[in-house]
Amino acid sequence: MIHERYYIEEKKVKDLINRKNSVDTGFYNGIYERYINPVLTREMAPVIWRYDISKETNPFFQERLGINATFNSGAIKLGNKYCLMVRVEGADRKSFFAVAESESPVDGFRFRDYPVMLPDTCKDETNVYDMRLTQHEDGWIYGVFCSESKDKNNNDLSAAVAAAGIVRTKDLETWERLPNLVTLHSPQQRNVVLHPEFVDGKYAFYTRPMDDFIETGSGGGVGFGLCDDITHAVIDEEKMTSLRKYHTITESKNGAGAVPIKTDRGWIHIAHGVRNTAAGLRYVIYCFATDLKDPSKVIAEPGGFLIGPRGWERVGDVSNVTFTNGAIKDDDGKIWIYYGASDTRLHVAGTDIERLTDYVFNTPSDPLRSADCVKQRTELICKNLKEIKNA
Ligand code: M1P
Repeated sequence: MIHERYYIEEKKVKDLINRKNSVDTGFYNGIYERYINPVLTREMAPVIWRYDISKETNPFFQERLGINATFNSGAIKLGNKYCLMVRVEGADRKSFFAVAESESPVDGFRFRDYPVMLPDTCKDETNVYDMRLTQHEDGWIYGVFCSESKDKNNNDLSAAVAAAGIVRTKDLETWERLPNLVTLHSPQQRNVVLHPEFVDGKYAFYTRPMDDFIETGSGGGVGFGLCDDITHAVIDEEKMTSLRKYHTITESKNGAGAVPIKTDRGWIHIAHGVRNTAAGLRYVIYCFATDLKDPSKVIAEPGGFLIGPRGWERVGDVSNVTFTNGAIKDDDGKIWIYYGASDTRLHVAGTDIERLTDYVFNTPSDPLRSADCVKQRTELICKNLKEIKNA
């Protein structure tokens, strides 16, 4: 017999899913719109994932398997459905993947009944998260994610090793697991993204070389490497693309985010940058563009961040974090950027290809020194004052 409380909890979830989202009219920058509600929160996780709904076996209707967070999501549009590959974190700290889908890009996301059951081929793997979904020109949808294991060569209980796991599917239901990516010159990898097209007839990955699980160390930024065979993906040379730079939003680390978006002028990348502060690390989302023929070559990089944590986005399990690993470009040119806030919930920002291209190619780059930043701003003010005078 179903516990009567089930119906109350089920209605709460349904009401959240059916809640309409709207643009936050208090925010304006001409580049994108923010939406008021998150598209997913832990409260939207299905009741049947969390409770044993039987009155006989759960008379107090206690939550048996809690959900702590629903955040950083890969994203893809299949038919008329916006599909999110959500990082769901249980109360036990382990993350797993689950698909939530909607016919709207900004609300109505409902989780499928079952989480994704990846083939369990890596027995040492403890945690998986942050899958990027690439619709590749070879016909497969690839999922590249962080596969984390305990570092057996280090006595520190927290020492871990991050690698890039690879799976592929045609329908987000049935998954084939391929061997993890091997990068011959980088001990660890996180934030790896598969480029959607072949480059020189090879599979191309954006990488993030790291010396350590947390610190990128000598890893200078977002890398780029080619491999012949994705079923045994090995990258020898990693060229650098967007670099970490002193006293910028990427000083501590950066990483590729959404699968790059192809435009007439170049590939637009929506990535993340991290800097350290007295209050801890601050994660923001930034953009850069690479050459259409040579996607490792940066051709534009606006200064500063595109999306930084604001208001309640700043608060969560890992506060002061905005992070993206998924964006969808619609046929009409609209772009939906899904971003995790403070490792707790998932938000969306909306823009379009024209505005994003204008932002990426016409926003001045970071001059790297205060004196030059003042010059840059003074030129803008001077130009504007002339406009006002001549109006
Ligand atoms: O906790 C903030 C983010 O930390 C990691 O990103 P990075 O590898 O750049 O430090 C990721 O684990 C990400 O999931 C998380 O949001």
